[in-house]
Amino acid sequence: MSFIRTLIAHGVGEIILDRPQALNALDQTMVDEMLPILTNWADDPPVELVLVTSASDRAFCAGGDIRAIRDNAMSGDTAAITRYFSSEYRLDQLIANYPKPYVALIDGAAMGGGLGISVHGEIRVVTEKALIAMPETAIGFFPDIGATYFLPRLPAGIGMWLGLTGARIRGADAVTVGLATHFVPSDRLPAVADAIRSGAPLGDVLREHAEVPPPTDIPLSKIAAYFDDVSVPAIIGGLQGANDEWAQEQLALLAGASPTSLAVTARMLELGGQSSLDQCFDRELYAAEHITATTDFAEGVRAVLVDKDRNPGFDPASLDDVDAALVAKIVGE
Ligand code: QUE
Repeated sequence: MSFIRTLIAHGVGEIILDRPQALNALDQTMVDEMLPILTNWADDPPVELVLVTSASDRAFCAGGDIRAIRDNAMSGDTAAITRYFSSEYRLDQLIANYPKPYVALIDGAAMGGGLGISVHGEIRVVTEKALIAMPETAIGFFPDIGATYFLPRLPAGIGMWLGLTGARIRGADAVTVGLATHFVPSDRLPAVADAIRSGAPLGDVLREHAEVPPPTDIPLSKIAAYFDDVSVPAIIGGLQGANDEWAQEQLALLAGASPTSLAVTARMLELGGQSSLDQCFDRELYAAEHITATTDFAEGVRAVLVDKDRNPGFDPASLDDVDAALVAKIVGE
């Protein structure tokens, strides 16, 4: 049973993500299939363009196979964890350096690992149904898949805001902040897909169908005011000092996150802002191996994905009690 389907026609190599019961979450077998397919297509003249689509009408890709990683962490199978993240990040790096146009059509959830197989590509088309997020701090993990490279390069504070709070943004807002490149209304996305599949020039297809995204309702100036910082205590202090409903909502999101994950995320984004993409992936692999060994990771995945009680007992429960030595160890300092 494979969760990846492929087609080649009219110069287009298409990968269809088809694991709808798990919102196309990327498991080891999907990564293991996508890597050689994309590697071969890079040098295969009949493929002039790669198109990645989803067979699910709810999700492009909800993330990685976090449940399996938790099982491996709890049984001590660190080799399986290293294998998973190193192959997933290799796939993301291949996409980042892809020698041909790589086009992702995002008409539903694209989170975590789902952004890894889309954001690094040249063209990311989103609709009003796209829901974009890096929600890892809620599960005791951190924004990986190259996010420590691309988040710090978004407009002021946006990357730290997305990475710390796990805020979900809509397709139009993803274009506004630069995570997506083109906005197409959902009811026209099938026409876009069919035009690309028929070999029509990509530029013509996008010119015909892409629209200026509807105006954003994310508060860019507040995000710049509160989140353009690398210190979680300073960010929280600023939000607490604001007499503002939006600031209270952000504090509630941060209160649901693992305090250790918040500290790790802030430091990883700070370091990533000064690092190459390759350096970011190397650092992320090291951090992924270490953070998955923490009790917060097992507990966060339990609360969000296994028992779904959404009531994790993170330890420590307060940012004040985060172990700086543990953060440094996870980050590799
Ligand atoms: C953080 C994550 C993930 C998440 C939730 C988080 C993630 C992931 C999934 C997910 C969602 C639905 C599924 C599934 C997985 O949720 O990576 O199999 O059906 O894959 O807060 O990083």
